[in-house]
Amino acid sequence: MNRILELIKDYDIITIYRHVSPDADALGSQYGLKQWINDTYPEKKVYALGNDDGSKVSNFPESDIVDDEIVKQSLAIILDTANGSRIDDGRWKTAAYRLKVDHHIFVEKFADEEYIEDMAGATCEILATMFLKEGMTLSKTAAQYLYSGLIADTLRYSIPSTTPQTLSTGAYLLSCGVDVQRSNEENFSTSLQQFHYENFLRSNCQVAGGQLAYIIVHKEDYERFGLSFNEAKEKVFVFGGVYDFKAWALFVEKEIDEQGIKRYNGSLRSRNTTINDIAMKHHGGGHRFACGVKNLDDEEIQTIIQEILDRINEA
Ligand SMILES: [Mn+2]
Repeated sequence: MNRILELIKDYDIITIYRHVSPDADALGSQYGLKQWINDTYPEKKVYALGNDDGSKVSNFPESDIVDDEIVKQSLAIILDTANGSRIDDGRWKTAAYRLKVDHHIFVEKFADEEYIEDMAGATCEILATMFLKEGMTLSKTAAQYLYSGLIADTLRYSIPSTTPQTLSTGAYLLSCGVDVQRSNEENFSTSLQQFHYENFLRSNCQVAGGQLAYIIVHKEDYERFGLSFNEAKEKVFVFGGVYDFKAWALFVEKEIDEQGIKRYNGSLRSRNTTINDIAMKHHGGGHRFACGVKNLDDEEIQTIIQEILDRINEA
């Protein structure tokens, strides 16, 4: 039997964890696995933990509340998280045994056993492929959660992490009864306020050198649309898919620091120019073409814009 399934079989209490600022893969894998355990072993106690419910993904249940004593007796399964410090709910450390299942590039070992498949498109893909290979049929609810993370992390099967396996696994989930339209709407539909905010970003963006689209968004700009900082910063995708843009960036004011200086976080994207080394110089990092920067003042934003522009022009 698969080792993940073996461990689940061995424990009567299981606590499942995700990363902070959870996305649909973190939540989908967590609730998909919880549902599968409930369906398969109704006598086991299973808890999905996390204090941060994620502002943009609302189609998931609320986290469970559980005593410290219960956590200590449990098998902790940590999903979709590469670093120990990003696990939401620090009590995973106190669990009887710890298992990590993840698809990010390895950063550090924090669990007793780790199952990492860094070529998988999503943590949901790893779990669903495991169920597929075991010849299991999933309940519609479990399949729906897993499908959600699959299309979220592969951007609807459109990025290079999409493989024949991804599509086979997607087909398998559909055979278990997934409502494709509902999943798509829950993942990619937006509120009227967000729609207006997205239009504001498009209408007010600057295009440096005809190739780098960017905007600096102030607190009053996003509060006007009733959005939080976390919601406002998730929108860099609105500049994607434009032939003329080689790179694009969204800088959002987070706070005014003790010296009265505005501080911003930023999301940087490029079509095929390496920019993560630029992000690393400015309190950030991430993937080659998709990365983030933090705690910037206005001057540092201008430096970053110039560095990306220079990089585009070098190529
Ligand atoms: Mn993921």
